[in-house]
Amino acid sequence: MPREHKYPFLPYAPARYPEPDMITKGRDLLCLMEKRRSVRFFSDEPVPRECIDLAIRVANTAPSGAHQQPWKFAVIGDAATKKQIRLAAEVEERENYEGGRLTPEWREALAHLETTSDKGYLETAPWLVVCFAEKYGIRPDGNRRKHYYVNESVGIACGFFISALHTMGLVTLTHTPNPMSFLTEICHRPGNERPYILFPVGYAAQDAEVPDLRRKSLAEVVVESPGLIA
Ligand code: IYR
Repeated sequence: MPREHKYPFLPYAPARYPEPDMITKGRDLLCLMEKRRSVRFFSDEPVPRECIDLAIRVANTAPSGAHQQPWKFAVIGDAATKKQIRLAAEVEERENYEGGRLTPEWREALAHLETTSDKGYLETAPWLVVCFAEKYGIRPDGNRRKHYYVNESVGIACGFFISALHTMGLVTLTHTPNPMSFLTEICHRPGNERPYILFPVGYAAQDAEVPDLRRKSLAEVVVESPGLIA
């Protein structure tokens, strides 16, 4: 029985694979994603702009509330703007680290990452990409259009973006200098957009290091339904 629609719909037949191939594909992706790390040591080697555009195009395929795609990606590659962003981020981070804005509990949670208020990577990385979340849209007549599930939507898009970069052999850091309203001014973004994540993007430095972290096991993150009852 064909369904009746008020709006246009299309048939959709996503690829299906034999079970062994499903497992192989899942394992291959897991193997790739297990090697992803957040990086704070970047090479200044140039990265083709096309890689950035491809990662943003991947992000733009993310599901979003009511398909409103409430995101914007500001791409910064010039030294002067990167410096401006670094200096502004460091002003805020000095307040956090040296000015006592980080609570003792927060400080303790971060200790093993050895982060400081020095954000040199914001100048070293060839690209900075700032994801902005559109709190609401603007209708052609200038009125506001409510957006739904903005945080969920933009978070998923950023996850896609990070995965795309990793797939291309690039690294990034999910950087959220706090507060980051300075990015609105520096990137000349309108008031309906809120800075969401600042991503330095590039190749890892040859001598890059990352904290020796372990990820939770499957058993630690999965709850089976009988477990909910017990
Ligand atoms: N925004 C600060 C502090 C910081 C917060 C978290 I949560 C981290 O995972 C890492 C750092 C900074 O970027 O230094």
